Amino acid sequence: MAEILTSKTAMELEDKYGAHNYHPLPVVLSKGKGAKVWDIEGKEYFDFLSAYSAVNQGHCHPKIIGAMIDQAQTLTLTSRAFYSDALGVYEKYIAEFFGYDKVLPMNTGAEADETALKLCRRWAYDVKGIETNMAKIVVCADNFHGRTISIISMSTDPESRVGFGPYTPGFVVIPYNDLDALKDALLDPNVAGFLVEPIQGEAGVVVPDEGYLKTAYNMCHEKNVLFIADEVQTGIARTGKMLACDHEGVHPDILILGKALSGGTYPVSAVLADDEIMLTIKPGQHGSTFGGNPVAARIATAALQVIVDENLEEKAETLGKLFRAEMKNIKSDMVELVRGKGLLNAVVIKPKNGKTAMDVCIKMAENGVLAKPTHDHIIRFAPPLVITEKELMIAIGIIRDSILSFE
Ligand code: IF1
Repeated sequence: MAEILTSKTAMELEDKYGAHNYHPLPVVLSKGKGAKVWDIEGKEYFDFLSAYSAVNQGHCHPKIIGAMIDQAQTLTLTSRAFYSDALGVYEKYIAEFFGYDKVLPMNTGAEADETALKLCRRWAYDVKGIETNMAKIVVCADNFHGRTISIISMSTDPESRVGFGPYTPGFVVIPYNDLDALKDALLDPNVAGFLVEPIQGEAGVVVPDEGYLKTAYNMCHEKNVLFIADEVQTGIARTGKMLACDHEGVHPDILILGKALSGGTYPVSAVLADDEIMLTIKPGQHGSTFGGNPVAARIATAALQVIVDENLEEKAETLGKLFRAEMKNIKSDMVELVRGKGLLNAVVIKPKNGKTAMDVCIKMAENGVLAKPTHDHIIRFAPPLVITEKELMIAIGIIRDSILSFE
């Protein structure tokens, strides 16, 4: 008889047999539907992390799961040694959906960021004419683009970076939301690209000044430098527009997508660019076993269609405004600052009587809302975009009561 798993035994198994590369909240989830998840004992929670904005369409969305099951029962993986009847159809769909000549399909966000770095370098040598191995890519302090060696070589976060050297060269770090610093960096003729998150998620939902993205984009184009947007976390309607760049009418030269591109059902990422950039990578120079597999192709198509069919951009915009207004109304000096765009928001918590953001998160979990602090004092709130207004108001009440419980 298989042992009945409890939250306690499930956590013990992970602790004993799993790498300790995470420190999760003591919650063991076993079911998800829409904006809700349930733990092993059946306790219900509103999910206000959405797997870091991968579950925008809600947990186990029937249309996405349906596409997944249908393809999984037909053909799961061909490798790119052959064509498939799913990939080209998907490539046309997503390229036209976002307005680019082509897409390079990958699996994780980090792989997509790595792909963007490689495309930028190849474009630097083959098109811009920078001397081989001299290309530089400008990035922002407090960035988060993934966990691979080259990506953490760009990182300024000791947690991500320290102890994993030696580091990949060719990156120039400037402060985020600082156009003067970007102007100076662009004086170097070897700069080929500027890689930026339209909103810095992991840094604590740091929203740049209005116009920052557009001005940065224009500055890059004046210097024949590629503007590369990492929309892995901010994309797919999370900030109230299909892309966070859409708030400023910026069309990135290279667009990086992941997470909610699959609705959180499967690792699917993508890099989109026009031919001048995309065709600098020739057959055999890049790829991955699962990149562009038929299941991913069908899932991503369904996941994007759900965003359109259910008008999730506008929902995120409207409900996000409501959420921020309600958070600002909480009568507690623990609420130091509320910021965000659409349904990507954060509350900066001022410790009170020794209680911190983590204590608030633990109290919220007890009361039925799941969220996790980032950088100690910031709580990110990112529910699935399918949350109803009624559900949102219930969750806001729980968040409010949890914070006020420390008064
Ligand atoms: C973890 C953070 C968020 C991302 C952006 C690329 C990637 C991510 C803007 C890489 C991934 C995830 C990674 C996950 C937790 C989460 C995270 F806390 F790590 F930093 F969201 F803020 N670009 N972010 O946010 O995509 O390879 O993971 O598919 O590593 O713990 P990935």
